[in-house]
Amino acid sequence: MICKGAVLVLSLPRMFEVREKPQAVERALLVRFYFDVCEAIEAESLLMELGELVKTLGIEVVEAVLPRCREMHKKFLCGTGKAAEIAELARAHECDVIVIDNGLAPSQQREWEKLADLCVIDREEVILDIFAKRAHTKEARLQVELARMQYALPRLTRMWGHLDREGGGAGGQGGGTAARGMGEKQIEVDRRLANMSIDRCKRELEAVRKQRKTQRKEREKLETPHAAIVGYTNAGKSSLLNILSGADVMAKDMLFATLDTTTRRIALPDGQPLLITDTVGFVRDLPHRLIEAFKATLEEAVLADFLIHVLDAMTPEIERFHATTLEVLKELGAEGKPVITVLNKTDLVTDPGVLAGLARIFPAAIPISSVTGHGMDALLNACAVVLADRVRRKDYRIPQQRADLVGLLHREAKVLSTDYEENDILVSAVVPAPLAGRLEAFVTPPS
Ligand SMILES: Nc1nc2c(ncn2[C@@H]2O[C@H](COP(=O)(O)OP(=O)(O)OP(=O)(O)O)[C@@H](O)[C@H]2O)c(=O)[nH]1
Ligand SMILES: [Mg+2]
Repeated sequence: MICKGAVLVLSLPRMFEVREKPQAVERALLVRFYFDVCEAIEAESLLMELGELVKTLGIEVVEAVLPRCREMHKKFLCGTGKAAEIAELARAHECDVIVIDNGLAPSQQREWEKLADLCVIDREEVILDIFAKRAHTKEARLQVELARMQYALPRLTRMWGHLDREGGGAGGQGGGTAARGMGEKQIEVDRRLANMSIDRCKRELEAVRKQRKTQRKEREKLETPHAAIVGYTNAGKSSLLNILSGADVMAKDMLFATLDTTTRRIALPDGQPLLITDTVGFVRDLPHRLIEAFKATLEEAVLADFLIHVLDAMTPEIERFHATTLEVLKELGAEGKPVITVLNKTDLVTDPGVLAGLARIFPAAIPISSVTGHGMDALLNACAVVLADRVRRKDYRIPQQRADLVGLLHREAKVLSTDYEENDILVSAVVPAPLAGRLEAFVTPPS
């Protein structure tokens, strides 16, 4: 985790590495400022979520405070008096870090650290750290690295401020001209290094993405329909993919368990194959930088034929989470796609009134459980219905003795051409998806 002392001694390349968990558990004070009474409930829920995010990093939450400010101040976000109180509280609790849920500008972060003499971070930095710890594939690592470097670039002064301050002694006051020069020089060097690393990262990502594009083209050639599972983090997306396909994607009660996409092939009840992709979960205030960085991964959702939106039936904030997912999808340009909404974790709902209430809010949603398997048939049927309208161009090689299938194609599809070979009939046709599923065995592989 980001600990002031640790960051200060790191040279630039190391700064972006995933830091090892410290020996002693770090202690955090969490803060969320809100400015209007009507924001209070949302602010409280965001603060609780921040607590979960911080715990995900193995940091102990000592206290969480929710101060209301009359107006937004430039220096600390809140007024100077309130900031001083918070800093004092953090010191009294012997905290290592203050986590402020509201986004902090680089200058505000510096002011806070000067005031509290502690590491002060915001929600974005917490999420970036979680992503950094979870990224396993090359693409995910590069994406996180890029986002972290872009986040750190305007904050480099924060890292080397100690060189400027050292001359002035304890408390960070004063500082001689020589010492200030050292800090500034170091920042210049770092800035150049960081910009070089950002360029390198972008180049490497481009190469990885080219490969992904080629794989996608291969998939498109096969013309198998494709669904993406989307939703708020921890809703049960990976669990759903696992139960549908027998995949073994890590499904854990933690935020952002999944950062890499996994695609599996399943068969719908009508025999038609379907590719299903598990995706990164969303969260409120997901840093825009991360959405940008993960666009390639999240593109799976944009390019899918339809989406399966997983909602956790147990969360009291289901409507907010639903709205957040729709917002992120819109930002990605995936709105307007057919969506099947599922209410997951219904095995945990003991009060039938709750389900009835949810059914009123989400009338088209299918209740499921990715643990017991309840509702999977209904979900698969719904997938088949979504695909039923779709038509695809297919090329078949049908043995002469199955001429009945050619008749079927003439009746139920639009036949474009028919060629007779010694033993086979070659047919090109535009075929509705369910029929395509039945004739899959006769498709000629793409040349
Ligand atoms: N009881 C119950 N638990 C579930 C169900 N679906 C998922 N879970 C649990 O919920 C937690 C989160 O599940 P995941 O499948 O990892 O959720 P996810 O949406 O992939 O989460 P991220 O990858 O973090 O975005 C895990 O502990 C699962 O075991 C369900 O239907 N019933
Ligand atoms: Mg997952």
